[in-house]
Amino acid sequence: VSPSTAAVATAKADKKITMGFAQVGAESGWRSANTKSVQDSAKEAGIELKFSDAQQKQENQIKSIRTYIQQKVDVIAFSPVVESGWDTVLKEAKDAGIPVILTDRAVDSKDTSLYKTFIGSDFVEEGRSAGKWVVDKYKDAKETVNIVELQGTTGSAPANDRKAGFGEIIKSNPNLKIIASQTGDFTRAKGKEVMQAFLKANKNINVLYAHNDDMALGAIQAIEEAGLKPGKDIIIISVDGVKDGFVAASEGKINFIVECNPLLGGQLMQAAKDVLSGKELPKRIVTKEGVFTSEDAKRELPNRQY
Ligand code: GYE
Repeated sequence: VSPSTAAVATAKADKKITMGFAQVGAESGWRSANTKSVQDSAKEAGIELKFSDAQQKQENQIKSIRTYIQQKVDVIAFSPVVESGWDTVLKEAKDAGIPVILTDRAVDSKDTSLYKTFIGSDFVEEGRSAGKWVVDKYKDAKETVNIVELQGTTGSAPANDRKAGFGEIIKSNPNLKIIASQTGDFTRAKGKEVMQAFLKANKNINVLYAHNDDMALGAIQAIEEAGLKPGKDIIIISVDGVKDGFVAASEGKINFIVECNPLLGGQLMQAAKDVLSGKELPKRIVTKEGVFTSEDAKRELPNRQY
């Protein structure tokens, strides 16, 4: 960095930073915790936040990003609803000289210069963790284990990756069969609706793998209404680890939760400051998370923040 660029960078970092943040929506407990984390962290960091909610629609997100470009914000951050179709708008931001930071969900753009960094979880690894628990639980099973899968939003990174990671691991045991797999759009309402359809179409479901807690919670209602016991008649695995998921797990209704951390705000604000002061960031910042059985959930419940 030449001295003049450094000087410009410092001047930029000293003035109040404005960030345009294009959120996915308000589809889940995870998302509410994530939104709160971004808003609280912006305040703490003294960053002015412009916030928009895309209601799970890519076209809404693209519109807000274009608005942020017109408003000449200092930095744009967003959590892309789906993985594909971002190159044009990201190029517009780049041409306007506005750095972009991805949080939570990734894009599949080949040109990685279109964004500065991606802060978020490793969703493939989360799917693998879910798969490993199932493989271990049924290691002695002599008969077919019928699994149904509630996928997240179609085309989203967490849905694609959690499916892939899980599938990769369970194929080691041919007895483990996914007999139905459909999207529940990461919401409780859809999770319930799709689970009702699964229960109607399949008499013998052994396992439910839900890509998030909210869909699992919706499915639990459907299972109970069908006169079955969640966690016993149907074994349930989900991802996220939000409070309601932990409550269900501590009651034995969810058997295993793979954690996905929504508290990305702090890292995001730091990354924004770093980018604007001319620091080179790693292209990928991975968040840390754990896994929890019903027993762990009972113990951990009082410590959960979201
Ligand atoms: O798992 C789900 C939310 O992108 C990791 O989105 C996030 C996912 C999260 O709706 O609950």
